[in-house]
Amino acid sequence: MFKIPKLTQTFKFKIIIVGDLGTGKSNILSRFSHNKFCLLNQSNVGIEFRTKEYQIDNSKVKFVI
Ligand SMILES: Nc1nc2c(ncn2[C@@H]2O[C@H](COP(=O)(O)OP(=O)(O)OP(=O)(O)O)[C@@H](O)[C@H]2O)c(=O)[nH]1
Ligand SMILES: [Mg+2]
Repeated sequence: MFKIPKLTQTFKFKIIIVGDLGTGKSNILSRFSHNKFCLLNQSNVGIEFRTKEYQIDNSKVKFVI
C-alpha cells in the first residue's frame, strides 16, 4: 500500500503598518521578523517590507508586512 500525500495549503497575509514618524513601526517589524529591537532612531522614507514564513502542520503561512 502506498500513502497519498496530504495536500499542502499556503495561507498568505498582507499586513500594512501605518503611523506617525518615530512611533515604532520599524521596530514592530524587526521584532516580529528577527526578534530584534534597535534603539537608534533611523527614519524611513517610503516603504519598508519584510516577509516571514511558518510551517504549521501541512500548511504554509506567509506574512508580507
Ligand atoms: N522605549 C521604547 N522605544 C521604542 C519602542 N519602539 C520604538 N522605540 C524607539 O522609537 C524610535 C523610533 O522607532 P522606529 O521603529 O524607527 O519608528 P518608525 O515608526 O519606524 O519611524 P519612521 O521610520 O521615522 O516613520 C527608535 O529610537 C526606537 O528605539 C518601544 O516599544 N519602546
Ligand atoms: Mg521606520
